[in-house]
Amino acid sequence: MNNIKMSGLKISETAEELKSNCQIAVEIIKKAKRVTVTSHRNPDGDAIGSELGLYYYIKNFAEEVRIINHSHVPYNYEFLVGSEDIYLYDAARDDEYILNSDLIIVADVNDTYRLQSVGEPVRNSRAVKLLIDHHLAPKDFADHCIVDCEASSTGEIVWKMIREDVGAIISPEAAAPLYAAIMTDTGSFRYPRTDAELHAIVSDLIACGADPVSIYDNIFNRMPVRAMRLLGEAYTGMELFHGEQLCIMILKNEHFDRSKAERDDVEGFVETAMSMNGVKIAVLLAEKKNSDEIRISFRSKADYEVRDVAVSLNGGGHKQASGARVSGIAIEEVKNIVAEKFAGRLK
Ligand SMILES: [Mn+2]
Repeated sequence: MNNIKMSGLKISETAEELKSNCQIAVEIIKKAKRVTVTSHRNPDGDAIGSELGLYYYIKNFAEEVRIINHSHVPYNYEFLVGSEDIYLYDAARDDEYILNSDLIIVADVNDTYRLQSVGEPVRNSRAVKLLIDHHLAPKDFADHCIVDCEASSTGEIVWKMIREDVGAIISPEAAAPLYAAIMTDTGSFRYPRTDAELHAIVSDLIACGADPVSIYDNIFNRMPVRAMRLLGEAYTGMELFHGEQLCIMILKNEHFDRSKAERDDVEGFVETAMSMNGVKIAVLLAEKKNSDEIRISFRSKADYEVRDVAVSLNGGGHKQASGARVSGIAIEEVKNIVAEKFAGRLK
């Protein structure tokens, strides 16, 4: 691959740069024989969907391609064809494969730390590393990047990359996960990045065989009863601050116990608070089982940033969707700290 111009860490600032970085990535992929694709722990729809979209594309060229993740596939993405081929990382089985890959694609995460257990073999591998992502402030570990911080989703970037390969066919099996990636990361086409260009992209994916009705139904109409009961607990105890523009929900161990819910069941809770009249920022605090750690999720409407507050608590993420974890502070105290941090920015 030495004849390909590598960019190193470079955010695509313009459409032209993005296009050229996509073209270089296509060249890199077409030369690779043994490819590893990976993403962050607790993968979401964009992570799994982007990985599978890449998987089907790369299968056209490489001798072997494996998706290897730290965490299992969430149950509501198991309907995606190919998700059963995703490897749950096992050092004894997978290290040799990762170390001897000639290309590693890291998708929807910009830091090898968030790959968790997969991070170490990825860092140790001499493979060419390609980063495809839309998060802010990427770490400098990749040989080539397609990083567009303005993109709605990594799935959107993967689609753009594949479409730079004239003649590439997107099969229904590949269209469905890419559609799922974009749909989930745009809040089902509600978030600010949802524009005419994005709808043109999903139009192409639907034409290629993605079925919007069944994809939505499989992903979102799957809430376990225990999760709905837990959401009820979160609403019952929620508090509103700063003229009812900030909503903070708290989930303690007792709430999880009472509803028999799991920690993963809180996925999507914080977004629902944003549908309340006047709420600009929503926060969910959840206690972790057998630990003093508290997981904090932040969401905000356009014009309100939450990432800086997440960063001030050693977390990170997007401007309007971010998270942090704090330890050793009682949950009620964390609530007061968070409420205080947003004072002044909400009138
Ligand atoms: Mn994403």
